[in-house]
Amino acid sequence: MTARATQPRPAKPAPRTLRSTLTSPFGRKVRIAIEVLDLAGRIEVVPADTRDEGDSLRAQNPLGKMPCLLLDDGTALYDSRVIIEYLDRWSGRDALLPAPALTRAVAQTRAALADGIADAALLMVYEGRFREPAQISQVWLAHQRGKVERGLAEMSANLPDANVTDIVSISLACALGYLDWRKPVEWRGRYPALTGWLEAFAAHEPAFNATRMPQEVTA
Ligand SMILES: N[C@@H](CCC(=O)N[C@@H](CS)C(=O)NCC(=O)O)C(=O)O
Repeated sequence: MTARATQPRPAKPAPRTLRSTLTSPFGRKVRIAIEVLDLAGRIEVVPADTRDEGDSLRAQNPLGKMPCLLLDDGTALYDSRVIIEYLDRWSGRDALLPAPALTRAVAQTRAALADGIADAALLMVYEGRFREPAQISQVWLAHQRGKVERGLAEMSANLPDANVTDIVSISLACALGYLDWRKPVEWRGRYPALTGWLEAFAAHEPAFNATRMPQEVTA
């Protein structure tokens, strides 16, 4: 045994606080992971206001984006994919991402596609929120809609297993949940395979329904 191997391992900083509203699709991904990994009692969800200059979120994540996970040693982790990977490892479960390098990278790529659908949908919503009606660009909206639709078509053609909760199914379910909530694109009629998939995933994974977006708050 080498001297290196006998040295004590540093304690792993524990996750303490999740900065996110209950309406963020990316925050919802992390909240589902927290449930699945049995970490709910350990992590407090503290809402953030991304438009408030005085919100400490901007000191925690200079991008001013949520979710942001705060560890007990002061470390701030973002974005949602980084947070979920950390929680998966920290919990000792290693349940949400496969271990082999290529399988893991492919799963992360599928998750990135699902997140990209949510990103584009969010930008469509922000177009209406941040611009005066006369400034809204139909060209920009169509550009983002194309990303959503190509992403949905690809996911529809290669559905993840609805009976498995992992980084891909969590990310896809949260993207579809956001589309259902904000409706920047009508998807249910056009992608029936995805409609069936979401129904099956919601039946398989109770944390999906448990983290539904409250109707009254804004994302
Ligand atoms: N890639 C990021 C996306 C996070 C994101 O866009 N969050 C939105 C809320 S759903 C946000 O904080 N928006 C505020 C802003 O862009 O200023 C992740 O996966 O966490």
